[in-house]
Amino acid sequence: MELSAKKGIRQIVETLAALGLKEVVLCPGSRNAPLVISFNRHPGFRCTSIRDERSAAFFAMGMAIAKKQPVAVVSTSGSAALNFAPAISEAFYQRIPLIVITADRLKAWTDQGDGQTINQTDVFKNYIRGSYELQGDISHDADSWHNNRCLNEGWNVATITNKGPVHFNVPLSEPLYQTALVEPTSQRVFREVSVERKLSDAVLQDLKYQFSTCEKVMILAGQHDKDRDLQVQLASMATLKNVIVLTESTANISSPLFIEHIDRCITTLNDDEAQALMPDLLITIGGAIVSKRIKAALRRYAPRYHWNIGLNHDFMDTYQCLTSAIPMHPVHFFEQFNTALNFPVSDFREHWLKRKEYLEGLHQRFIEQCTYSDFSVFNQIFRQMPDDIVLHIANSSPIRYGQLFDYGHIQETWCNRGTSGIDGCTSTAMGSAWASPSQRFLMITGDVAFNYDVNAFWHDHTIENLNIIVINNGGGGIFRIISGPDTIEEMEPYFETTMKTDASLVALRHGWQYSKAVDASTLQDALKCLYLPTTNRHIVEIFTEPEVNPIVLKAYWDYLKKSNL
Ligand SMILES: Cc1ncc(C[n+]2csc(CCOP(=O)(O)OP(=O)(O)O)c2C)c(N)n1
Repeated sequence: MELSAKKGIRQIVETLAALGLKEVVLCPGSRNAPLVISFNRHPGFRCTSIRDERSAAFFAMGMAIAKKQPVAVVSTSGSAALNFAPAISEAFYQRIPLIVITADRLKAWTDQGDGQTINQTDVFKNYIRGSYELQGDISHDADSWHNNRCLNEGWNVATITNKGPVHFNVPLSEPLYQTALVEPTSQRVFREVSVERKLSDAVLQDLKYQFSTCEKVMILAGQHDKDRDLQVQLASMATLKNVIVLTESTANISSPLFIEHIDRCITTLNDDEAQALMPDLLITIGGAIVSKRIKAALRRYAPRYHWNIGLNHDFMDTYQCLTSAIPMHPVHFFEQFNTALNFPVSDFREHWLKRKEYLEGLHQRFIEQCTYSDFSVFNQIFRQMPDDIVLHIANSSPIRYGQLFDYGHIQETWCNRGTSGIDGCTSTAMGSAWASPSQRFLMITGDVAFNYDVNAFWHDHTIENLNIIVINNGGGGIFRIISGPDTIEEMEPYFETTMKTDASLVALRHGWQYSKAVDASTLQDALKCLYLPTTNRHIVEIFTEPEVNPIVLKAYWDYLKKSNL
């Protein structure tokens, strides 16, 4: 095979192949030419070219999400490398193994006025799980050992020890484009072995004792890969009378015994009701929680105990009342914990489920008479959605409306909740669809997020299994529904950034189909067409009145307040 003439580069590429890397996203540049040539010509990789580094890193992250495997992204030196930062920070908090490789000038040239040169050493330090300087130009055996050791360590850190993105910076001297015909070489690989984690008898007894004193136990499930075993364990815990399971669409679990629309249940609570429904023991699993209201309520009515369960729990004290950090996979924890549990007489679960059922009725009645708006649009989108869809939903109000409507029939739901940015939502969905061609993907995004990440379309890869819904409410509609911005004169120009755009030109430029909806019946037709199994590469843009949306949402919360529980 013909790879770069640089021995260090061949070693990097062959070691990553030996470790199991298969997918590489390549960004254009000169300093990274030895890496581009070698990844492209090595038979072990599929390479995908993406021009915009910001979009490329989100694309690669989306691929890693869908494949559940590390994916690499490669850039040249300078600000190109910095453009990976937004996706790296998202992968950091979502704990996705992104392998970040940046070519660099020789260190001697840092801050010496040479072109496209910045200090790239540990440049992502605040949101990276490991950072390594590799030797592109090998001058000594120790350089080879160093490269091999760093690549192995970084791979293990990214995939096991401290899951998340790792950065390999590779200073390179010229010439850059020379190649050599070489025989494949075997590269050493070392692995961190996985060990089974178990609670000691003493710890298990103590946790069971705490549980036995709690009339009110809440399990709150945050963002999580789809996991059938977890579904089974939580459904079993949910049969206990003192336990209620609260979840969101991004946790990818569903059961009639779960509270799946948290805000629907808690937004209209008065103080006494909130006190009664907040737990003595809070058990948290998974990643980010979308509902601001449940976070506020749990911080206000602090539980006696809070157990956070997760292999990489980071001592997160999200509710300011952490008592136990349990470094185990939740499935292994519940398998060991959920045996012969004692607990006091309790109607806690019944209390929640009665409330859920009653509000479900009000919700359905409100929908029947609700005005055309973002609220009614999400109802139609979710109601008509077939059950074979993998859904990517953008931050801002889409992910929030997405929690109000039934999502149990959706295959999987993903959102960039690590940092809640609107800067890479479409690129992430594109990457996932590209990595998983046999699945059907749908992206729901707001108009600002859509236009922000329009470079997600700027590549030459024909992605056949993705459709996109753009909610065009004339700017950042969320600033009309959260309290605060709507009271100040800066709202439209500086927060909502009111705008009149339409996505038809984006569709035209990139060869996607386009249709628009402006009311309930055009939406019905547009969705009917969009959800056909044969429809792909189709953008449906749904226009709503910015002034109407907050009125309808407020009417909804007021309607739910009509509680006589
Ligand atoms: C990268 C980034 N910049 C700015 C923000 C702040 N922000 C949050 S929501 C939002 C507006 C999003 O508007 P749109 O995508 O149209 O969704 P809508 O609010 O209409 O639901 C902005 C600017 C952010 N979350 N991420």
